[in-house]
Amino acid sequence: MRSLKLGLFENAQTNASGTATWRHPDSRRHLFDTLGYWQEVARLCEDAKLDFLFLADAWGWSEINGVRPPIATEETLDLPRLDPFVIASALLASTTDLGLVVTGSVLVEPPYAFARRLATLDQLSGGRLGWNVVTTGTADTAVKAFGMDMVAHDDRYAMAEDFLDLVYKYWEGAWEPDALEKDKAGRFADPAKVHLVEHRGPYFRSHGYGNTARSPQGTPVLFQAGASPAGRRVGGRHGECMFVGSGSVEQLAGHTRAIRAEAVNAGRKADEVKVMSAFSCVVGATTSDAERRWQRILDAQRPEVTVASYAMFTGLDLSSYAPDTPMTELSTEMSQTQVARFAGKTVGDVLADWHTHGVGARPVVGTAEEIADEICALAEGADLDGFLLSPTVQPASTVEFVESVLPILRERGVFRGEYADGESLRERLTGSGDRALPAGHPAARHRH
Ligand code: FMN
Repeated sequence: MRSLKLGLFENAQTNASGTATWRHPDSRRHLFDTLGYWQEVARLCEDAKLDFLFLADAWGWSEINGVRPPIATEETLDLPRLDPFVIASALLASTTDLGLVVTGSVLVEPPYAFARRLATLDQLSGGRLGWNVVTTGTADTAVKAFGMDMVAHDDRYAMAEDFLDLVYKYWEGAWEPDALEKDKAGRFADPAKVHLVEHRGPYFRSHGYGNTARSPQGTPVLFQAGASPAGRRVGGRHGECMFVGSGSVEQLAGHTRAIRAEAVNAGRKADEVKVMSAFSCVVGATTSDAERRWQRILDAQRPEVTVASYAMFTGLDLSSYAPDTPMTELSTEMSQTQVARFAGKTVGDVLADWHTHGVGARPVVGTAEEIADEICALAEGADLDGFLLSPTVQPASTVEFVESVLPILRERGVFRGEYADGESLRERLTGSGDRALPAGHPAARHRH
């Protein structure tokens, strides 16, 4: 079995992924707005030698028929948050090896400023940065805050293509890797290696010089999680690590096949794209102990949060449909995956069980051995390269995983023990031995 990549899912707010477990006695996520919380999480990841800490993000909030429901505030479902870029910036100072993956929206960010911000983080972290490219999960409300009109689902992916093309030009083409000479007896930089960028795309325009020189990785490692046909096409062309939501071995195997097929369609190798599944678990001394612990987590939530939570991801008000309405009758311009994944179920089914998993899937509940078995079975059966650990109660779930499941994975030889010295995030994740993107990637054509 191949060696697994492991990252930790985090979100700079009190809850994550459509669940609201913040009341659980072991949850300290209400301290998300303190630097100490983030330093503790980063230390936990780095001591465990995890590949990266992933910071999810959204700009929007939950609305039902144009109104933000009070429960969204009472249970702090969506707001308030902190800025993941600023958290990453604080954490790169207290870590040395941990990869930092930030979520950045192609819908609302101005690409020229965005290119500089990411290059700065990649530069200061010594090549430890990844970017989760998102078209924005909460697009319907985010656009209002930015004074924009809503952009339809597939058009947002067309925007992603244009945005990527523009930022690649700055990251890969504006300053050649050896442009800076920093020679006090000679010159600081070679003008022949600094290039003017011109971009006139369907959505974005730019004419200028790179505000930052080339950073260690040039383009940060590209993460993506689009699961619709348009999302997978963009991921197959550009993504280096693709996240998939969790599910059965068969469901995950189908996602992995589809993603690798899109990479091949785009002229890349099937294994050039690493596929990582979200993975959630509840560990117990025995299976029944784990089940009791999971029940306590579920009891910590108010089930009424479901309608607001589902609306946050899809814009759909499930309470306005008859419970026996098949989910296949619903459609959205927001996350289409959160409708498509419930084909075969009714609105009533989703209302009954959304609070057990939110946008994720039900956690694997069992002993550390059982959880390690499941991880290995999923990885082998679904051709996965790794997992994005999605804690149910933070940081307690991560501590439990690191202390009880990780040693078993190490014993079985499926997760490495140490970081390699001076390795960039790209080298670590792709095993390519090169901190730059490979020559066949669409970004590479902008190099001089
Ligand atoms: N969307 C966001 O807007 N912000 C995020 O931080 C974010 N993180 C994700 C993490 C994982 C593990 C997964 C599976 C998805 C995430 N998404 C996030 C959603 C995806 O970017 C994408 O919008 C979603 O899977 C729906 O895809 P589709 O619009 O192609 O159907």
